Amino acid sequence: MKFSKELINRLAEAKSVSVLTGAGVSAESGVPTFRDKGGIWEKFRPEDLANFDAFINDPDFVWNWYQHRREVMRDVKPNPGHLALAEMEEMFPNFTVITQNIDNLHFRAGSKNVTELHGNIERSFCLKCRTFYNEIDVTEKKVLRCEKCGGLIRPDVVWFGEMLPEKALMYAEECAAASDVFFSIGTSAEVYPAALMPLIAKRAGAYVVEINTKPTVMSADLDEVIQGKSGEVLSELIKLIRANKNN
Ligand code: BJW
Ligand code: ZN
Repeated sequence: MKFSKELINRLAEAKSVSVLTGAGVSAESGVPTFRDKGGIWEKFRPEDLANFDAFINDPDFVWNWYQHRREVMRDVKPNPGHLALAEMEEMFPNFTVITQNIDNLHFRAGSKNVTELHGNIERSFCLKCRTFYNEIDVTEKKVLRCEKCGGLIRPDVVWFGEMLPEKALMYAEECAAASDVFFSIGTSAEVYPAALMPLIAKRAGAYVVEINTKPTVMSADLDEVIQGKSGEVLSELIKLIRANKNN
């Protein structure tokens, strides 16, 4: 696999590296992506499921979709891409994973500095009194009701039209702007404001690299595009970083 000299030199000098990850990073673990063939959105339109009105109109239906995904996500393991990113955290003074994924796989791979822009499927909360629930029985087909107030319990994820968690978004923006090298990995870069992160990094002078199996709407605006599966590309990249650090 070929990495440019520019990327190798930039990484050798880099103090701050950030990555934006999307569903493609978990694809090799067996978590379906959203917008690829065979992805979740092929069967259901996103606006039919990942929004507040859909949940209020048919809570059991939307709840069941999340129950199915909870089951998938619970049983999968981090792949070499997640593991390489966890190792990279040890190799740069500042290293941040900014993720759109809700599957917890970065934490399970050992990454510590992870900021979750779209929430986490392992958390749920009561719409009425905001009590959090972390242990959900994945076999429960009817939407759960709060033990304290009877309110509807929803997953702690960000739906279309909802604000992203303010602190996570601010931190992500700061990290993007402070990056020497920024990677956009396994994301179609179609959903905002997450898709702004590579652009913020670029505007602030970072070297911005995309790793994806296909070109995206953003490819042309970035410094380097590496086509391939993130697990494979990142495994090669970490070998190179290791070798350079040992020299
Ligand atoms: C591989 C691979 C391998 C495969 N290796 N690669 C018009 C313009 C701009 C913005 C808007 C607009 N109209 C509305 C908006 C705002 C809207 C938005 O962005 N819409 C766009 C679709 C146009 N955004 C929002 O509403 C956000 N909130 C917001 O803006 O608040 C302010 C506001 C409030 C009120 C009104 C207006 C503004 C919230 C967005 C929340 C997104 N939520 C979801 C669901 C999360 C919970 C859940 O999982 O159920 O987040 S949607 C879904 O998309 C999920 C993902 O995190 C997100 C991004 O998807 P991702 O990760 O990029 O996946 P894919 O499938 O798209 O791409 C996978 C990629 O991997 C592909 O490129 C493959 O090629 C690649 N790949 N295998 C490497 N092995
Ligand atoms: Zn409650």
